[in-house]
Amino acid sequence: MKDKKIESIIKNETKRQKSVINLIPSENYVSKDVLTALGSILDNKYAEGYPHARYYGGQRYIDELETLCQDRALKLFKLKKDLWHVNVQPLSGSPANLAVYLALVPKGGKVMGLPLSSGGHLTHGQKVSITGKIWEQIPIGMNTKTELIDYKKMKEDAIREKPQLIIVGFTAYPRIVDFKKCREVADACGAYLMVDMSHFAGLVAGEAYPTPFLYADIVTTTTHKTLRGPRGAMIFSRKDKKLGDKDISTLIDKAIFPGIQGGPHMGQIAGIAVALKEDDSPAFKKYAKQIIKNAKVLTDELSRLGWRVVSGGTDSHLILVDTWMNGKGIVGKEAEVKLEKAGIICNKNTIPGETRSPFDPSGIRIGTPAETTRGKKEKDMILIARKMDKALRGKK
Ligand code: DSN
Repeated sequence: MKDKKIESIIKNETKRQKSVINLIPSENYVSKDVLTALGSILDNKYAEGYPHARYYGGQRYIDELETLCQDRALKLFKLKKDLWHVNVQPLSGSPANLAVYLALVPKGGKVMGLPLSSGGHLTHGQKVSITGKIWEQIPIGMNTKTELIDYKKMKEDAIREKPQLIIVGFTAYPRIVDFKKCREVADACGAYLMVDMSHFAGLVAGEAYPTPFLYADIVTTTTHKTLRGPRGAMIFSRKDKKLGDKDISTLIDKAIFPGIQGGPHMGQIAGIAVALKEDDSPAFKKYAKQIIKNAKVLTDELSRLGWRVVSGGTDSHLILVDTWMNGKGIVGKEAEVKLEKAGIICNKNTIPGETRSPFDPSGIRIGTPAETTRGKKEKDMILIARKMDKALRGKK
């Protein structure tokens, strides 16, 4: 590289990434092929529009690429082409979710979602996000004892508040979401059911977590977490669902382009296509199952060492640890710093029923996708838990 400054930053970050234990559940390590596609000459091309309906010439190979990416996405999740449409252009998860709301919920309408403090994402209607400014969030209730979604309360609240759309999914909820129950809630109040599977899409692809496609009208996902692709997102929508006399798929496509985005990033779409093919393999299924095995062992060992795990465990790739334990332990911020000093990267996080501030919360969020990509198994998780315990307690 001629630009030595940037080259050196990349080298340093490469060294950092290699030298730490990465427990951030939303990060992963992509293959060389994904990076090759991402950093290719495809980035030179403008392609506003969709395959065979573009605003610029020279789209022969670009159309082939985008169509192939769509086909691979549908195949990976075993979706029939006549029933499901997929848009692979969202630049990331937040614009993907925003586009769905813009397409389906009138300004000032109601969206039911999991609050941040219960593990929801900013774009599930939090006040600080544009999604909470344009639309009103009706919070999905949690049972404070079990620290699980309270589906009975969710249904009562939905029937009373009548949200137009219900979004389920999480950034910090370690358990299985009961999509069937969520469908019942959506039917009871006449809402669309949208699942944001960003965190667990790779687990769904690997048949290690229930599929939301049996029940959802719309499914969004980022492509860079458990799916192990480049940064990006996809929106799946059912072709038979309507808003008035319009197909929701068409409305969502229009909300992405020209609604909120311009030209798609074609290198990114090529990288997604490469990852989707990699994910469609027995090796990836094994990987997805190992992620969960590792998370369970990590949870068990941390609990054994005296740390309180939110909801008592995990069914997924992520774990919430209540490091504060009502004053008996240390706050999440301090835990994050102490762990980083020991070479373990995670993030501080709120816990359900949080009594502290989101800037200085009670816990940390950890997860196993990145370390599982690096080949770590159950025995390594025990060692990681012990290393964490020592660092958190300030032992050498
Ligand atoms: N930042 C992502 C996460 O860590 O869950 C969500 O956008």
